[in-house]
Amino acid sequence: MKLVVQIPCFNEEKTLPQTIADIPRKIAGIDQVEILVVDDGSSDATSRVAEELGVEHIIRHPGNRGLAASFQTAIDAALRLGADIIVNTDGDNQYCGADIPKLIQPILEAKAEVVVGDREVMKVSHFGPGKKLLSRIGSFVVSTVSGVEIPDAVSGFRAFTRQAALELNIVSSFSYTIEMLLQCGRKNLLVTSVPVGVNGKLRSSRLFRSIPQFIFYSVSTLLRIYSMIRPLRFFLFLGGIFSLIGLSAIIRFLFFYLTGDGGGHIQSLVIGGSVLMIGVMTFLIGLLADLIAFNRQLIEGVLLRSKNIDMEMEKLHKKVDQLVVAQKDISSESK
Ligand SMILES: Nc1nc2c(ncn2[C@@H]2O[C@H](COP(=O)(O)OP(=O)(O)O)[C@@H](O)[C@H]2O)c(=O)[nH]1
Ligand SMILES: [Mg+2]
Repeated sequence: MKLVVQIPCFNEEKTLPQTIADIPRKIAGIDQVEILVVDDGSSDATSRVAEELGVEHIIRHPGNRGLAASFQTAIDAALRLGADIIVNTDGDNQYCGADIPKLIQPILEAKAEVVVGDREVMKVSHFGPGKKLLSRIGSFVVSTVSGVEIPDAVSGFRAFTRQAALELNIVSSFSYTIEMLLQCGRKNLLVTSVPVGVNGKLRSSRLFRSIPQFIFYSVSTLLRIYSMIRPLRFFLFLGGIFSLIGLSAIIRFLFFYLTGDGGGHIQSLVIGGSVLMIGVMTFLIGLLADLIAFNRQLIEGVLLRSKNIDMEMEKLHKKVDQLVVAQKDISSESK
């Protein structure tokens, strides 16, 4: 059983040493623990520090592509490395590396395919009341929308099986946390949560400069990804609201018309008719989006197969290379 701990990093030269030092190298039930750092175009010495710390695998993005892209790069690489279980953690040492065995336990016991580390935000002393409240509301909304019960939806400390990693395709450009949970819900992956420790604050989040920015990005991700994976529900709901408003204005007109005062309420009819049309158009957009979503499912199926084929090919290439070397050895010995 091979575990790959992946760390997407953007300018983490100061905190990476502690993060790496805290990752246990021997874990019960795991034969091999390897660390993978994705340096997201850092302008500091992140890659060199990682090298000096003996990190087994380092991938460097030529420029800064953002956390979601770094996360996907890391997953693809971890799969190529033959990981059976993948753990994602942050390079700012926010999460207690010592809790990795706890995090992967439900996977080892075959009780989960994805495990999210719950920071138990209400207990963290350096989180302010605003952040605590926001985290609660946000996690409640994400749990309700995704259908996956998770107390800490934006935690980046996560473990997942090889199969779950193969099935997830992150397309968000900002962060992967919310999208991943929505996809897990859509794909019926078995998700659970375990309490994990949080280290003292080393630095502020660089991903979000302020709470309004965090809310804006989270809500827009939620809406975009939800409309992508559940288009019919999303647009039926939206269209339903427009249709109801339109219909009530039309009914208002009809009421006055039938009671003999129709002439004065023609505006209700015009506005009602227009809004109802918007409602109907939204339904139709929903149907189109649903067709596109079917295509996405087919494409994801093809992607899954091609990822598997890719990896099998890579294994074959390695075997052929080994055979060629062995052949050369034999022929030079026999000379
Ligand atoms: N801020 C930022 N973090 C990135 C980026 N690419 C990868 N990361 C990593 O994403 C993780 C989370 O970032 P952080 O600023 O700590 O955000 P937080 O999760 O809100 O605390 C860290 O390990 C970063 O090094 C990027 O483009 N910007
Ligand atoms: Mg952080």
